[in-house]
Amino acid sequence: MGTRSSKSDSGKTKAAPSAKTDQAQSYAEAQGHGGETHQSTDDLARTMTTQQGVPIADDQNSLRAGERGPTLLEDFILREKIFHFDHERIPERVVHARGYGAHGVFELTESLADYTRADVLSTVGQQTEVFVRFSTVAGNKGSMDLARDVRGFAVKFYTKQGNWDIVGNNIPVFFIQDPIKFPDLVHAVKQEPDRAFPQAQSAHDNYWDFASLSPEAWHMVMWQMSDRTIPRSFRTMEGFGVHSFRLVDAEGKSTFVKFHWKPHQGLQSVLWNEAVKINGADPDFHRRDLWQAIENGDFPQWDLGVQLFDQETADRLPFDHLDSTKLIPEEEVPVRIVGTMTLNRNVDNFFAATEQVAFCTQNVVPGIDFSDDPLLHGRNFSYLDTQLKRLGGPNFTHIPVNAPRCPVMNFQQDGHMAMHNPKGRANYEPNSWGPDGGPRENPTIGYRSFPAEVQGTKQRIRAETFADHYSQARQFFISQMPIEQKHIGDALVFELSKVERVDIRARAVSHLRLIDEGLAATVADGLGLDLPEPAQAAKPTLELPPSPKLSILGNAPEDFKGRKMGILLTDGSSAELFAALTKALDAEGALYEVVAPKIGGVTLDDGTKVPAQQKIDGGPSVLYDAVAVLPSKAGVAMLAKDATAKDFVADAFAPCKFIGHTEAAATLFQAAGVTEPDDGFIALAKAKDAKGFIVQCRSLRFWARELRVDLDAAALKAPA
Ligand code: HDE
Repeated sequence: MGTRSSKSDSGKTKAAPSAKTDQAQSYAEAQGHGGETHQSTDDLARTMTTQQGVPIADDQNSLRAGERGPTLLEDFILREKIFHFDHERIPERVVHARGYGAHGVFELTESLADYTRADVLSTVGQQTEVFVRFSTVAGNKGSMDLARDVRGFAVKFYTKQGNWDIVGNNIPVFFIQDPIKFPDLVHAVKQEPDRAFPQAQSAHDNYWDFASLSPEAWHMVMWQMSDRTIPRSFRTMEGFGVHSFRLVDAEGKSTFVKFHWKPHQGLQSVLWNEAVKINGADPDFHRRDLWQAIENGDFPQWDLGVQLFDQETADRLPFDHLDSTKLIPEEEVPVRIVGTMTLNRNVDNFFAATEQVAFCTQNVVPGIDFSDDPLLHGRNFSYLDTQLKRLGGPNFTHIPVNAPRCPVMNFQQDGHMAMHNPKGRANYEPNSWGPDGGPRENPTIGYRSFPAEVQGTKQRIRAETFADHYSQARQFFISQMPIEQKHIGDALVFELSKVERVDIRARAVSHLRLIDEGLAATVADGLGLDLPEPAQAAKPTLELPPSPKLSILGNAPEDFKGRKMGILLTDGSSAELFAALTKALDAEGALYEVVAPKIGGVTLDDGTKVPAQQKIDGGPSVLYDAVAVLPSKAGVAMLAKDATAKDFVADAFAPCKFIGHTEAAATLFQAAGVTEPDDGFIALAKAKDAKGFIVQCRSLRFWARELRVDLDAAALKAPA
């Protein structure tokens, strides 16, 4: 950087010019050895300029007095460039800092015109542009993707009636009932303030201290400790608007609604042991996955579903639908699918779109309104503040990703970075400037709030109807398959084992006793803790029926489409088998990567050269949904000595992945300590075995194995 040497077109480094080189000579030099950075002087269209548009002759050297003398203050080119660089960052989001976005389209398939005057939900077949941002909550912007964390699932619809945002999560409930607790929740889960760690983790004293002192959190804690918080992909998550909203029709009739996103890709998560390793191998695992799927044209899709219910139904529920720590089981109020969202375009520029996108629960359109959920009201208040802080002024709606696609007309003006400045004399209304007087309000099509009747005493109080904290936590737990219940126990033991204070561990377990005695006993045992007394409950736990829709495994995909296989090859691997396997994967719509000892690839037994996508050290098996271990006899002898090759096998084995293999692979399995292959191992003796292997892979995991590879499995009565 600070040297005057530069690369020539031929790639050779030229020596710095001699001491007597003057400025003019230095420019001439630069033209000569500029390589890619310098164009011919007549290439005006590509001429680099300052922000003021002044052409730049030398972008390699700052202006100085003499060859080794001081840099001159008058160098406006240097000053401007460094100034701009110094201000490249905007404050990261205080929560949901790490995220990834994509553009797409929403198509309505069933009209809700009987319930709402929202155009976006009325015209079947109409396509509405959307922007989606997925995120983790607790980690900072540079944190890893596979943190155990809730995922944000925020969708902006650019409708004809203005922007509508569903700012949701991948979990249908929340930790708290009142917004006044939000800063405490977020402080508790983020890094502890004195030491600034742990990053992107709830496994620490402050979080569990807060959670164990907050009975209302325990329904969400059960979701948080489930595999929902370690999704395989953004593509395999559900989304939820969480709160009840209202749909309001043209006559002013209101219907309550909860919004759901259901992935066409099916639900899928990874295991914790795997997540930890993915974070090391590819901290960008989720963003890379989404990016690649869209680049490959394998556009992820979600159905938009609505649960519609009236006040009468709400009154019948054994809890208050205005309480964000509760959900309405789908078995109680079915989800009606009304449209499909397709993400079909990656962003051109991450900062411009994903970083600058500004969601807000208050962005609703005529026909969509709020319920009295207190948490929703707190959010409605919060998001504009955040945008002002992050985006620096009130004109963030002028940024393309935030700008409505319909006309915007009002008398708001000026402010930082105002891009759309109204013309004409009138900047107020009422005015008497006639047609030149600017926009006017329109009572017919304009937004009207639902005229809910409101009365009451001003007080700080939590409604009695919000007092049951454990019934739905239990319902969630008993709705899980046994292997999923085991994972919840594992996660609790893991997290609480990171908590230093024994009294906090015990207080956490005291809540579990009100949710499921078996789970409480398992966790206490896993912690080496005497079972504490149950926590004091404001209301007894009701025995609600299981809700199968709450299970991930019960709602898993039926094919291997969009999943990725790692194929481990060496020189001399069978060309016939490789061809058959990749053909079967292509037919399934699945992806694969060749993993090999060298990135240059391998030469198969018929002399074909196959490039690798990953050198074995860079392509650990945790990055794949299933693996095929296809070394040649000669190749496997070498792999059996290689630690990363052994890890490749062991790390596919432990998280119960399907492993396709040649006979020769047995040597590597032995070396990796995988000595008793089970039914999750599929022998690929001949090319025709490939198809059957892919059919097996559709189950995604061979769960029965988990009983063999996990000490904590003793707690599990029967495999799923
Ligand atoms: Fe948020 N939340 N939140 N939140 N939230 C933010 O706004 C807030 C809550 C959610 O990809 C912030 O633009 C309060 C629930 C998502 O850009 C901030 C409360 C749910 C995103 C904020 C909540 C969410 C945010 C920070 C309690 C699920 C990321 C950056 C009353 C339904 C959106 C920003 C994106 C972001 C406040 C609770 C979802 C600070 C006060 C419940 C997906 O305004």
